[in-house]
Amino acid sequence: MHYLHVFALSLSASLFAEASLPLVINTWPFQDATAAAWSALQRGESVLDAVETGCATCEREQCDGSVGYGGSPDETGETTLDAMIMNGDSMEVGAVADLRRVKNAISVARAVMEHTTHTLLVGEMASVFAQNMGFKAEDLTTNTSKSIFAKWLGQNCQPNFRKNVSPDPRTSCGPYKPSVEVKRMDEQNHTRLDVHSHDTIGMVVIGRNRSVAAGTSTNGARHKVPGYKPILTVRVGDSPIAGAGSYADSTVGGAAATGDGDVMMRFLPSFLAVELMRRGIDPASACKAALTRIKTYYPGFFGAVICANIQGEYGAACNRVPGFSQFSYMVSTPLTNNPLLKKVDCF
Ligand code: SD4
Repeated sequence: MHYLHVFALSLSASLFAEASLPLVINTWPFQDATAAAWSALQRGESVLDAVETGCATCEREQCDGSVGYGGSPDETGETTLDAMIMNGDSMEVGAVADLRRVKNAISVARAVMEHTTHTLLVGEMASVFAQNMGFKAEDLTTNTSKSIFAKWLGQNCQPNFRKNVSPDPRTSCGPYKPSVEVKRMDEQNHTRLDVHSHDTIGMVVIGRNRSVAAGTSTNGARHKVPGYKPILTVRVGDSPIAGAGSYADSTVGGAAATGDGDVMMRFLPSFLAVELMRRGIDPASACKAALTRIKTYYPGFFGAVICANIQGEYGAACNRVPGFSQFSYMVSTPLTNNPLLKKVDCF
């Protein structure tokens, strides 16, 4: 009797998986990205192709101004891009951070994976690599990014990511020096990313054969801290870091994160969510548990995670903070037939 019961359960799970795969899930209501990834799957392309196509759609459309060129200028006014892609069959990862002058970051990340044995290329090295691989070099600045930058300068460089420097970064522009008397600013009350100063496309695609791929693409945190010429570097967030921005494992599923990368990357929430699903925890609860870990230390952090397993189940979670009580994400499966907007209440 017991064995029959177990058999019936596993049969119904595999029938559910059959009916609900393939699956595309991505952060935020970036519907065109979902549709593009879904179409790629319908054309018989791989899950990696679908992730690349979906994220590239957002890069072209400059989703919310926070993916792709012309958004989130750093302290010098320049837009730089972070992206990663992960193959859950082989556990290969390709990533770029602080990519300059090249718009199609997710495809450069894929080129890192497919044309080098490295995982992450950063800054000028990433841009030169991209150009050598045939990507077009162009200015990522737009009138929009110029005006965001001008407005920031006009309001004494607020918001600002510096701390323990003088002059006081909460009221003054730089250049900054370390404070002689270091007063630890409370990170909770210091400027953090919020729903208006962030966004990332994070996407997980699971094929009918249960192959999993995941990826992210972002222009990072608005007004992030750069280096200065001749050393061109900039703050790198969670998005291009495997296990932080996203993670894929074809024996389990995938996850992707969005939000305050500086805080979130300290906890590898995408990796943790996949590991929790590996232990049999459902996707929504795995997402929630990954965020709960962060919340213990940073109750006021802004962030959300999407999760999906190879049974075709999915879910999401977000941390409730003022101005962020609900998180929107997109899903496409044979059951939804079209990209479907889903919302989850933050906890
Ligand atoms: C980062 N997590 O660079 C990224 C940006 C973001 O929603 O806002 N994601 O911190």
